[in-house]
Amino acid sequence: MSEEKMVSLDIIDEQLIKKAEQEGIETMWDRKKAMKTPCGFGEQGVCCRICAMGPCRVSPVEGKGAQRGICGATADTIVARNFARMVAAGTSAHSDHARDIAHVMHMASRDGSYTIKDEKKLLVLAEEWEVKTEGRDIYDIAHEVAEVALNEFGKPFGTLRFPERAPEPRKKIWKELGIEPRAIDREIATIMHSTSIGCTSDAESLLKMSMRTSLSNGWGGSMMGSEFTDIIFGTPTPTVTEANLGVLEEKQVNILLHGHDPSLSEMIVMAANDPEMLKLAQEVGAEGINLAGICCTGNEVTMRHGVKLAGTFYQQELAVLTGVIEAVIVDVQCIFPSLTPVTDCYHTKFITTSPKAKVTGATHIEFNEAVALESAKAIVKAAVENYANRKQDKIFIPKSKAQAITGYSVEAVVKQLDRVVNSHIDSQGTVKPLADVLKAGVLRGAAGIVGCNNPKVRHEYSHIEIMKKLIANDVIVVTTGCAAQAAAKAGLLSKDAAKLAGKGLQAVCELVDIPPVIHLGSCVDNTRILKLVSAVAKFMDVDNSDLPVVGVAPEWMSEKAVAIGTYVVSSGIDVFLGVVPPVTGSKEVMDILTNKIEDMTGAKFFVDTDPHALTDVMLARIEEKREKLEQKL
Ligand code: SF4
Ligand code: MSK
Repeated sequence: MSEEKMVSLDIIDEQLIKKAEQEGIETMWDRKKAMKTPCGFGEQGVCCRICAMGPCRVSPVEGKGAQRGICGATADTIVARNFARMVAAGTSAHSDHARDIAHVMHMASRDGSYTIKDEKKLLVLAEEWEVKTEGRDIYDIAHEVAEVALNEFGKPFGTLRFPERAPEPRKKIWKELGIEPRAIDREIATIMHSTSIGCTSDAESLLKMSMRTSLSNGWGGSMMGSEFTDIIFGTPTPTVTEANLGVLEEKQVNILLHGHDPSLSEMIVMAANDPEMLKLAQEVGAEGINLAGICCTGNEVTMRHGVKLAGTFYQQELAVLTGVIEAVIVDVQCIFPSLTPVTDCYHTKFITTSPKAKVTGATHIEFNEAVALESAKAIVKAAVENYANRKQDKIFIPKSKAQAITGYSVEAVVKQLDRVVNSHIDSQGTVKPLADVLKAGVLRGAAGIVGCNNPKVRHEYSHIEIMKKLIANDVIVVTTGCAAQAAAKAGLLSKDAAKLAGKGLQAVCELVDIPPVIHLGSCVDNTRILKLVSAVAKFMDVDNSDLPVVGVAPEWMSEKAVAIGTYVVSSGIDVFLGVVPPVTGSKEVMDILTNKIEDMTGAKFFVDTDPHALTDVMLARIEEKREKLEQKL
C-alpha cells in the first residue's frame, strides 16, 4: 500500500487492520466506510432536536432553504446551542471524574487501600483553601480538603477557588466578561437550561456561557482531578517506559487498562504486583502479568509506575486483534462499545467496572472503592485465569515499540529547570530559566499538543507532523492524552529526539536534560499546561495571552476536547484545530470563535485540516506574540 493511502502513520496498525479483514472482524474503519458521506447538516451544526416539534434542519446558506426551525431558531442559535451543549458534556465528564477522585480522597486512610502519597502537595492546597493544618493529622486535613472540593460542585454562592491561581490580568478579564465560573454543576445545569427550547437564542450569550462553563472545567473539575490524583497517588516524576503494541508479551498475562479514572487503575497496578496474583499467573503457565495502557488511563499509570503504553484511543480494537490480551479492563470515557464484538472473536474478557459506563455484552465486575484492593484483585484474577484460553493460531504481536520518558508534572519540570539555576544569583524552584530562554528567543515559543484520534484524518499523521515541525523551529512541545501516546510511539518522548530539534531547543534539552516533547499526562492534566503557562506569565508579570504559546488539537474528536479548547482560549491561549468543529453553519458563531473572541480573551481558534499549513500559522502567530511581548517587557 502506498504511504498516502495508509489510514495510519503506523505500519503495525495497517497490519492489524489486514488481520481483522482476514478474520472477518469489523473495525472502526469498516464502520467509517459504511457511514458513507456524513450528514452535511450535522457536520455544520445546523440540526436541532432539542424539542419534539423537530428535529429541524435549517439551511446554513442565507436565503436558501429553511432559514429557521419551527420555533424560529436561526442557524446561529442552533449552532451556538449545540456548541454550548458539547462544552457542558465535556465539562461534566472531566468534572465527574474529579468528583470521584475527591470522594476517594475523602475515604483515604493510613491503613486503607487509598493513602496520601504527596503530603506536601496536600498541605500547600490546604493552606491555599484556608483549611487549618497545624496540629492536625494529615488524614483529617485530607478529608476536610476533600469536603471543600466536593462543595465546589454545588455551592450556592460565590465563584470557584482554583481560578484564583490565574495571573491577575486574566482574572480581571474574566470578571469584566462576567465569566468567572461559579459552582461546577451549576455551570453545566445553566447551559442545559439556557439551551432548552425557548430559552437563550443569542449566539454571543451562549458562547459566553460556554466559556464560563469551560472554565469551571479547566480551573475547576479538571484541575481538581490532577491535583487530587497527585496527592493520593503521588506527583509524577520522569519515568522511562516503552510504547506501542510491541509492548505486549507472548508469555505473560496481558491486561489492557483503558479509560480515565486512576482510582481503578492504581489498584489494578497494585493487584497485578501482588504475590498471590503472580503465583496464580505461574500456576496457569504464564511468566508474569504484563499491564499495558490505552488512552488516558495509560497516561496515568505510565507516569506514576512506568506501565507500558499499548497505544492510543484508535488502537483499542487493534490491541485485541493481537490475540494475546486476556482482559480489557475499563472504567469511564473513550471506550468503544465495539469492544464487545471484537473481544467476542477472541478469548479476551471485556470487563467494565463502573456503574457509569456499562457496555452491552461486556462482563461487569463492579469496582468497589470501599474494598478497592480486594475488588481489583478479583478483576485481575479473572484476567489471569483466562490465559489458558488463548487461541494460539490467532496470535500476532507486532514488533514495533519505542522508548519514551513520561511523567513530567509541573513540579518535575521545575526540578529539571533547577539544573541550570545559578544558586548564587537566583533561587531554585521557579520557572525563571524557562522565562529567560523564551524572552531571549532561544526558544521561540511553546505548544501544548493534546487530544484524541479521529478517523477523519490519518491516524497520528497530524500529531507527529506538527510536533516535528514545531520542535525543528525551536518551539518546545508539551503533550497530553492520546497525542502524547502518538509522540511516545514515534520516539519523540525520548531525549534522542532532540536531534530533530532546532539549535536553540537542542541546547535547552541538553542543559535541562529533557526530551523536546514533554509528556505532561492525561486529558485532565491539560490543567498542568495551564499552571505552567500561568506560572511563566506571572513570573514575567504579563498575561497568558502575551506569551508565545499555543494549544493544538490536531485530531480531536471528543466533547471533552471542545470543553478543553474553550477553556484554553478563555485562558488567553490560541487554539489550533486540525478537525473542523460542527459550527461552520453559523457565520456569527464562526466569526466569534475565530475572530471576535480575541477582543474578549486575547486568543482565538484557528482551523485547518492541513497540518503543515496549520503549523505555519502557529509559527507566524508565535512570532507575532513575541514582537508584542518584547514591546511590553
Ligand atoms: Fe426545531 Fe426549535 Fe425544537 Fe430545535 S427547539 S427542534 S429548532 S422547534
Ligand atoms: S483519552 S478524550 S481519546 S485524548 Fe483522554 Fe484520548 Fe481524547 Fe479520549
